[in-house]
Amino acid sequence: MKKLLKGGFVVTPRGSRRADVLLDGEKIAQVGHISPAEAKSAEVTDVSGCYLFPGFIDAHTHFDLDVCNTTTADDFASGTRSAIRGGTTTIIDFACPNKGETLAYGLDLWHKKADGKCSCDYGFHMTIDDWNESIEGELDDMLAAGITSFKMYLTYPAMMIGDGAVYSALKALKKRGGIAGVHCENAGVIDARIAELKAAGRTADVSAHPEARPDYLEAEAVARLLRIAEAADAPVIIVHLTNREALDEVAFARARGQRVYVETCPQYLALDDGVYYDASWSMAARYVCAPPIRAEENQRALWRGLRRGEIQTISTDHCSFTLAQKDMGREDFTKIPGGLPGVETRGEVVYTCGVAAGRMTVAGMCRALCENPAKLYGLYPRKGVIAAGSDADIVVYDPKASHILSARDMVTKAGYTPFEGLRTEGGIARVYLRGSLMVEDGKVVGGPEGQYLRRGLCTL
Ligand code: DUC
Ligand code: ZN
Repeated sequence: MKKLLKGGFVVTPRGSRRADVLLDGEKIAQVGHISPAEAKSAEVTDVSGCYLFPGFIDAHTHFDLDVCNTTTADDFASGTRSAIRGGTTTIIDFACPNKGETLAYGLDLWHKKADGKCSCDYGFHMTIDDWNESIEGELDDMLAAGITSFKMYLTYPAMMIGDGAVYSALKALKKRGGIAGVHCENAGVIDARIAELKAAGRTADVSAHPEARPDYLEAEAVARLLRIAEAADAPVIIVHLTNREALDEVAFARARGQRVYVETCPQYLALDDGVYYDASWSMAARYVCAPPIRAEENQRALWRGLRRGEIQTISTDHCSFTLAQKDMGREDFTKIPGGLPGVETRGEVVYTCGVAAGRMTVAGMCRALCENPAKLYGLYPRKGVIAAGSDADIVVYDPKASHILSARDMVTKAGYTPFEGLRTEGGIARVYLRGSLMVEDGKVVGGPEGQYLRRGLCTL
C-alpha cells in the first residue's frame, strides 16, 4: 500500500516548503499536491507542522573495528540501529585491512561484518594503509565494487603512510575518478610531545591528550596534505576538521584553485576542550578522540564555515567504546581508546545547536547531512533528496518536541553519550528507510533491512 505523509514541510538545500509526499514501495512517487484519488488509496500519516528531511547520511562511522587493543562497542547491528534511531538512513563505514593484507580481503571482511545485520543502508570507504603496485592494481576492482572513496592517515603508526605514498595514491585515484579522505595530524611531533608529557609526570592525566595534539599540528598536516594534493593535481577530502587554523589552510588551497572538501563533526561544533579538565578521570576520558575537541572559539569558525559553504558535510566519526574500555587508559592516557559515539544524536544536536540556535538554517542542515554527502560519495539523487524517483528515506522532524538526551534511552552500546543532559529543540518523530517505517516515538520498530550501496563517483 502507498503511504502519504500529509501536512509537512519538505526541506531542500534552498529552504522548506509545504508539500505532501507520496511513497510507493521503496521509492518516493510524488511530492507536492497529491490528488484526492491518489490519497484515497494510500495510508495517510499526518505530519502537520513537522519538517521532512531526506534521510540523513553519515559518511564517517567505525563499527566493529579492532583498534587500540580492543573492539568498538558498536558492531554493525547496534551501530546501525543507533544510526536509524537518530535519523540516519545511510552510513558509510571504513573498511580497514591491516598493513600487508589486500584491499579485497578488507572488503570481504567488512561485508562479513555488515551483511544481513544493518538497520540502515550502508556503503564502505576503503582504507589505504600501505602503498605498492599490487594495491594500486586493486583500485579498479574496488571502484567496480562501488567503493569510490578511500581513506588515508597522516598519523597512527598502524595505518599511516608516508608523504610519497599519499602523493602516488592521490594520483592513482584521480586517474580513476576516485577520491580520498585524509586524517590530518602531525604524527612525529605528537609522538615527541607525548614523550615530553610523560617525562613531566602527566602519564595518568587525560588533559595531556589534547595538549599532545594541538590544533596547529592538525593545521600543519592539512597544509602539507593540500600541497601534496596540489602536486598530484587531485581533489581531496579533509575528514573531521576541528579548528579555524586548519580551515584557513583550506581557504589558501582553494584560492590556488584546488578542489577541497571538508567534513566536521558535532563534537567539534557543540563541545569545547573544557571536557578534558573535569575533576573526574572517567568524565574526562570519555571525550578522548583524535583530533581532540578544541577551544570554544573554534566552534564559531566551524559554524561560519558551514554557513559560507566552506565546510560541506557533518558526519560523526562514530567510534564507540564503553566506559570500562576507556578505563584501559587509567594509568596511561595514550592507552585510552580514542573515539566517541555520535551516530544516534547527530540530527538532534545539529538542529538544536545549529538551527534552533540561529547558527544554521534547515536548508543548511539539509546540505550538510543529506545533499552534500550524497553528491560527494556518489549516492545522489538516489539518496540525499526528497524527489520523485529517489529512495523513500525520510526523517520526520518535529520542531515543537523536546527531550533530554540521555544514554539510558539510547541504542548504542557505548553506555554513555557525550551530549548527556542536552535539552533538544525538536526531535525525530519518525524515520522511513526505503518506504519502511523504522522509527516511531523514539523506538526502532523495523528490522535489519539495510542494503549494501554500490556507490558512483563524486558529483559535488
Ligand atoms: N579518531 C578517533 O578518535 N577514533 C577513530 C579514528 C579517528 O580518527
Ligand atoms: Zn574516523
